Amino acid sequence: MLRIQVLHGPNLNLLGTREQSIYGTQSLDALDSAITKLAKELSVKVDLRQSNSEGELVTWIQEARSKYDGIIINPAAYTHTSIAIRDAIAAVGLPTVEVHLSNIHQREEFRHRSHIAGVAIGQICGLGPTGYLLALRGLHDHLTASLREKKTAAPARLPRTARGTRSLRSRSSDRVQSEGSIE
Ligand code: CA2
Repeated sequence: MLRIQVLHGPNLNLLGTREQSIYGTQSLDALDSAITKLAKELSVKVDLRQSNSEGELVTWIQEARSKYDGIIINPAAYTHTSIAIRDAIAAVGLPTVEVHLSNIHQREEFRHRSHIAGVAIGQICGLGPTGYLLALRGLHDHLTASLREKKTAAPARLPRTARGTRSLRSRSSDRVQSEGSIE
C-alpha cells in the first residue's frame, strides 16, 4: 500500500473561520476528511498534520524518508521564505506535490515566488480544497508508474533451487532474455 504524508503549514488551522473570500468556508478537519475519503478509495495510507512551526515541518519531512513514499505539502507562508523546507524536501528525495488553496500568482508580488516549486514534482494552486484531491490522485499515479518502471528495470530472478540444476546453455540464454526483458 502506498503511504503519503500530507502537511499543512502555518495558519491553515484557521481555515473556514476567517478570510473566507480567499481560502473558502471549509474547515481543516473537513478538508482532511475529504482527503482521507479519497485516500481510502485509492487504497493509499495518508498521514495528515498541521504545524505553525517551520522546524516541526522540517522534522516531519526528514522523518518521512523512512515512513512514506511521497509528500503533499501546503507550506503556506513558508512557501515564499523557507530555504529550510526546500532543503529538507530535496534531502529526503521523496516525490513531493506543492498545493495552495489560492492562486498565488494572482496575488501580491511576494507570493509569486515559491522556494518549494523547484524541488516538487508539481504545483497546484487556485483550485481550493479540490487542489489537494488532485494532488493525491496525481501523486498516486506518479508513484504507481514509478513502481511499475522499477519492476520492469529489475532483472528477472530465478528461484535458487532451479538455478543449480540448469545447464550452462539455458543459463546464458536466460541472461540474454532478462537483459532485454520488457515484462
Ligand atoms: O493559498 C494558499 O494555500 C497559501 O499557501 C495560504 C497561505 C499563504 O501565505 C500563501 O501565500 C498561499 C496562508 C495560509 C493562511 O490560512 C488562513 C486560513 C484562514 C484564515 C486565515 C489564514
